[in-house]
Amino acid sequence: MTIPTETLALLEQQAIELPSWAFGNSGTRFKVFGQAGVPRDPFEKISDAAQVHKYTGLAPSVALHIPWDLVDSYSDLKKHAEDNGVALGTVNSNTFQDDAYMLGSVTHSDPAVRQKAIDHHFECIDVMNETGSRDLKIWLADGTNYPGQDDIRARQDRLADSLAKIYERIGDDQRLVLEYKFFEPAFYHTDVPDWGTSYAHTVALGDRAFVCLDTGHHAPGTNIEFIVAQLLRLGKLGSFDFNSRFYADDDLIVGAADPFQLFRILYEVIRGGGYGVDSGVAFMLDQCHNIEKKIPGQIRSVLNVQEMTARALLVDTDALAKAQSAGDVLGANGILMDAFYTDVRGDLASWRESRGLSAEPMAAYAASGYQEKIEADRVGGTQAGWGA
Ligand code: PSV
Ligand code: MN
Repeated sequence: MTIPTETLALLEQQAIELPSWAFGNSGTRFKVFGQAGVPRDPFEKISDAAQVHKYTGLAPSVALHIPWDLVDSYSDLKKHAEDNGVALGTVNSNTFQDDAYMLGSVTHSDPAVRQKAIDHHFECIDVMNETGSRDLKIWLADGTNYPGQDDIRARQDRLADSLAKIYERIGDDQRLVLEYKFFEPAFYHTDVPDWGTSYAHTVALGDRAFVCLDTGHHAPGTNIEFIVAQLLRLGKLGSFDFNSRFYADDDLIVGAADPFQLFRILYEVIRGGGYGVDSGVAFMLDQCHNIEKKIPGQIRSVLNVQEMTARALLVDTDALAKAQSAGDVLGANGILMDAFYTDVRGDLASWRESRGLSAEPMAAYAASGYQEKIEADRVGGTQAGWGA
């Protein structure tokens, strides 16, 4: 075994939250490809998410997106999740698909539109109270397309005001997490474009407000692990939306485009105290599987995160600290790279078996017959999709 027992014990603490929307159809603005067996409702999405946990032991909760996951009874959905061995997690608001929000939601100049967006967040908090969710995650599509289109400064003031009203409504055990993104759908300016803006607003809100870092929401070349280190240092890193990007906000499988970046991010998470059950940092996926099958796509994703976490935990931190303080540039870099280049797959497979899981979750799922069953059973109805 390359992985020491203490490290394996730390891996026990890993929990990755799955996005309900990853199980629905998705695509690009050019085409959404329908796939056989895709869920028709939130209950079926939860059943599929539970398969990922069943084969990996890594994904005990599922994030909801409202209104995509609206149901008549959240206690029924919660019970369905529990019966399937998972829990309901973060509730994501959605103010990007209603005609009223074309020029903005919580930043809109019309107080009636702002109130509509605030009321939507109140509705999300009602859902959280029923599901027992801790986090309300807010990503805003608000922004402008042309210089001069609206008053950027006034929009910040309206944003602060609206967020304060939403924050006031969350319970003592709940948190507000504000996600940033530098562009899209707005292309000139975005109202929460970067971690600094999200940080400024969450500091103004209070102790239960945090920043959400979506790995796909940065300009090419951005040093994301630096942002991780800084937010942990400031006590404001609330959650991750993990995914991979080659070009824009591609929402591809985490670790697929740049496993080394994922390793560096996870190294800073561990270094900064963001890893472990009590850290308060939520590790979520925010992905869409446009051409691959959804459940295996999610299995591969959580395994990628586990693999890079194991490698990051292998960094010889004492030796690294010594090399760093001695100014040994290449030695320090070599210590980090040694951990990154360690192949942990065999060890993780044996460890999985020792916990009663399959050594090879991808193969075990493929052999289980679940995929064939949902493809045969789920005929008729309207398939869930990005936006339905
Ligand atoms: C926006 O691009 C985003 O990252 C937000 O988290 C949304 O809620 C999610 O994607 C929708 O897929
Ligand atoms: Mn996201």
